[in-house]
Amino acid sequence: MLEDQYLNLARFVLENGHPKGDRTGTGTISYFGYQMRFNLAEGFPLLTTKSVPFRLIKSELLWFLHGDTNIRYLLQNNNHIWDEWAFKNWVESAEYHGPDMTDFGLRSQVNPEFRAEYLKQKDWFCQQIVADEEFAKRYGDLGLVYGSQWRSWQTADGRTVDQIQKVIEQIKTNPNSRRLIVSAWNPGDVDDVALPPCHTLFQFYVNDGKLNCQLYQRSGDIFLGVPFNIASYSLLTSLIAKECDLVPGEFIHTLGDAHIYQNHVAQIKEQLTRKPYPAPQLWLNPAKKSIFDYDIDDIKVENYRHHPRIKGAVAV
Ligand code: UFP
Repeated sequence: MLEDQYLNLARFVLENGHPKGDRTGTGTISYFGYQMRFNLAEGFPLLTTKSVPFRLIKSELLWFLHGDTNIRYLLQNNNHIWDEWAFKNWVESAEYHGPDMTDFGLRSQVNPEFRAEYLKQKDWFCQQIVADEEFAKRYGDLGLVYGSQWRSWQTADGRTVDQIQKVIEQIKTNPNSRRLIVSAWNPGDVDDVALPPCHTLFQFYVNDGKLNCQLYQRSGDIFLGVPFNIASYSLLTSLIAKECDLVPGEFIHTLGDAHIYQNHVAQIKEQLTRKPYPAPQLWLNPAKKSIFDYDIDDIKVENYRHHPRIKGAVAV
């Protein structure tokens, strides 16, 4: 089954990983170097052993593909997955005069009183981003994140490179190329950004009318992040395949630091007791061709049968 790839990863890291400290102070069980292969002909690899909100995955991917780096579009689509990073900009700015939000990620996990205040501040911040375009311009922009790296990579001599446009053109005109790469990792920038890219680099490979994609992800939160990443790159591969008149082949997911946060261990164990359902199918609006033309409603998963959601705190 398609989902066994993920369940085996989780089981493997639980059994073979070692305790490792991390930037967030949460602590992880970690294993270095692991690969999963998802054959997209077997279905769409959205996990069924818990509910994974596909609407967040598609709005985030469209946001990247539009080259957008401001969380306003995400908030307008009720997507809150990047909030913390913009909120950090705000509370560290000179304009912020609210309660002290230092280390809000960790503190909100251990202190319920602080958490209530943090959520209040963050709600206000998100509402402000949607209501006030000027405020959004000042505090909603995350700068050098995927949208900018994919669509307008800045070169040393002041040009920009649209890596996505370029790779699509190459897949169409030079499918045997061994240089079908999109990179998000810029050594010149990584020290200045809030979250250096987790999905570092991906490569396409065309064979037998199929488009295959391999992602190198330097750091993967197995419980919360990786299920999103699998679905997001499988969707990206399917969108690009369609534009290039190919069928989706394999999505190969290579992880560097593959980790389970200590406060997700119980959740992962619960998930591993569940029996997967058959994978759902991806539906893409046949009237759309260019990957830059899709709207939220042009992308759907069908027959998505899943177990209930399992909650877990995000390590910030
Ligand atoms: N993370 C993912 N997938 C993502 C993403 C983040 O798993 O797409 F953006 C997790 C990995 C890690 C944390 O737990 O977020 C990033 O922290 P660091 O930069 O220290 O690796």
